[in-house]
Amino acid sequence: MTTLREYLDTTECKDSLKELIELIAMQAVPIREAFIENQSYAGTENASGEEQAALDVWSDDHITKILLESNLVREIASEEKDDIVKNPDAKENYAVVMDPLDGSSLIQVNLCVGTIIGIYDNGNALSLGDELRTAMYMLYGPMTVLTLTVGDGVYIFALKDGVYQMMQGPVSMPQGKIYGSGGLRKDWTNEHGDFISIIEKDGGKLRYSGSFVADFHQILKYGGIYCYPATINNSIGKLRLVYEANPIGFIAKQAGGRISDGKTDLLKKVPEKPSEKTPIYVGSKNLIEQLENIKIR
Ligand code: AHM
Ligand code: MG
Repeated sequence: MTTLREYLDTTECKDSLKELIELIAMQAVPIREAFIENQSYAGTENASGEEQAALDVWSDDHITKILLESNLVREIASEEKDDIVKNPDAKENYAVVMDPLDGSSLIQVNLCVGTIIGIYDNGNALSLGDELRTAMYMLYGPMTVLTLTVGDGVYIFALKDGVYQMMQGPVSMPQGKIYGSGGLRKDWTNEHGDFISIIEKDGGKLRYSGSFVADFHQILKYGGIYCYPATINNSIGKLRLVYEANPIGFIAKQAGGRISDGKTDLLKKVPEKPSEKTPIYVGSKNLIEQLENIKIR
């Protein structure tokens, strides 16, 4: 079995990047431990005006503190914070973007949630998705799993006795038939509805848990598409470009898949603000190409 450290040593990552990746990946342990104690709501709202679970806030504070203590990171942009946290004295030039706890509304029913991370090495958290140096997520399901790319394929590790062991990689996202879409069907645009009908007629199999990171993980392995579209009342969708779309899209691309807003590649969209929202379609390349031909939006 190859450990995470052994794998990282085969890559061209700088030692400081290896250190940062391992440091973040190991935060899965305290985050999982905090699940039992922090199930209530915090009574506060995040930058997008959504109610924050206590665990959202705890995970955000925890990872931010660990990153600042490491002194490796110049900027931290989090879904749970209005402003980018800056550390101009950092000894390295990394910028971390994160959704500290994606799918957190599912914690109280014990469904799968995760932590989404993107790392830039240019010190700028508002960079293009395509400029990410590393993207990764930790998934808290029956196993604690790390999905990682350092720009040279996607690798999946499982945490066993405190050590991440490689389970699979390089991962190639197949053409598949799993699909899931956010938004109420009555609010879908005609174009989005038409696209979903095409998938359904083609034997599509619905799988949608309400946790982006978990729903994506399934698509990474089996192929298909995850959608959170623009709707007739809401042209910007629900998910965020910087914290969710870009890291997950970068992983999808590294596995041979794609991410789009329905028209174009999201990894080429310059973020205008940290909490920017965007419609998201991510999954197998053939489905994204089919979608862009319908010209959604
Ligand atoms: P979160 O980052 O606050 O958890 O919100 C994003 C979540 C995604 O994980 C998930 O795909 C989506 O919201 C589910 O939304 P809905 O309940 O509208 O389907
Ligand atoms: Mg999220």
